[in-house]
Amino acid sequence: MMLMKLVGAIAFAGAFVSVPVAAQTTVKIGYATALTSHYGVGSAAFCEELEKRTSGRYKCQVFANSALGGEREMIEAVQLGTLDVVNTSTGPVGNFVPEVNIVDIPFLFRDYDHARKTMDGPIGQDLLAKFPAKGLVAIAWTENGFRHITNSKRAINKPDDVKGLKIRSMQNKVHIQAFQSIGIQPTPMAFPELFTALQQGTVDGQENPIPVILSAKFAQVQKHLSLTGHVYSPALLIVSPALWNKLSDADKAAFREAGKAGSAAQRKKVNDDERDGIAQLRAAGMEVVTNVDGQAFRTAMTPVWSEFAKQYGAENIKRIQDVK
Ligand code: EAX
Repeated sequence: MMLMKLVGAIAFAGAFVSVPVAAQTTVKIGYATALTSHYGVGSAAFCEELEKRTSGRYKCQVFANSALGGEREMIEAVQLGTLDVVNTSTGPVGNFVPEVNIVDIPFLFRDYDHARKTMDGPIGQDLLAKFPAKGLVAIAWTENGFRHITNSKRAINKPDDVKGLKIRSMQNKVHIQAFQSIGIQPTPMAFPELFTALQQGTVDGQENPIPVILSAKFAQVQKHLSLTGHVYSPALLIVSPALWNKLSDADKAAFREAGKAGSAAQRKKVNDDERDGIAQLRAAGMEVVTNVDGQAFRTAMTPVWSEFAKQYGAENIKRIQDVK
């Protein structure tokens, strides 16, 4: 009887023993948009999977809504080791890993299937391998989405309609070059400054995927949305070497698997927002142009494409285009 009580007591005690705090490592993760956004959903799935695969030894502390600064600042913090993980678009990444710029070329990807196959395939994996040399450990491609132009001035149907518009761009030299080539005045700016800049008219417009336009509530400060789909915006999970180099091989594998879970959840949220977002933005008062003359925008960007072929290699671009 005494033994049964002892066994019972140990079992009871066991049920409430979580991982001693001492053995638990807090993983600080940051991203630019809201908790409920695609980045929020992807990061939460990453954190949940990581905690599960490490039996609670790694637990996330989340910094959403650019709480730790814009994506460029967060990448610098990951390099320094003051931030453990960032879920970021490739927007500013080319400033750290120039080879990545190639995936930011407008009209390079046909659709989501083409883009996702490329990022998850040998080309995307080769690019991830370029990061350690720059003091960054990229573990998975998540997703931002195909970008569309919004503005407060006029409906955009064809390239002539963008001429002279002041459009905020990411801090990305490929985008800046491409926008200039069709007569846009690009204003590079960190994301946390964008809503106020639109509100105050510092810029006329901006370009982002539907999930960002929704989660950042740009309908409050922008009248016109044109579904240009002019560029696919990849994103990725980057870990600081300061944390990564302390991990066991098993824990590195857990981080990578958690990265895959985050990627899948983020892409699903992008699909959902793409499906439901236009109606929501219309309901929020935006005028949406769905039949933009995409071919005219492609043609208008032909000259800058030959520049990109020189800069990033026509064979590298063809290799991406050939992904089926
Ligand atoms: O990654 O800066 C941007 O426009 C990005 O799309 C945003 O930070 C989400």
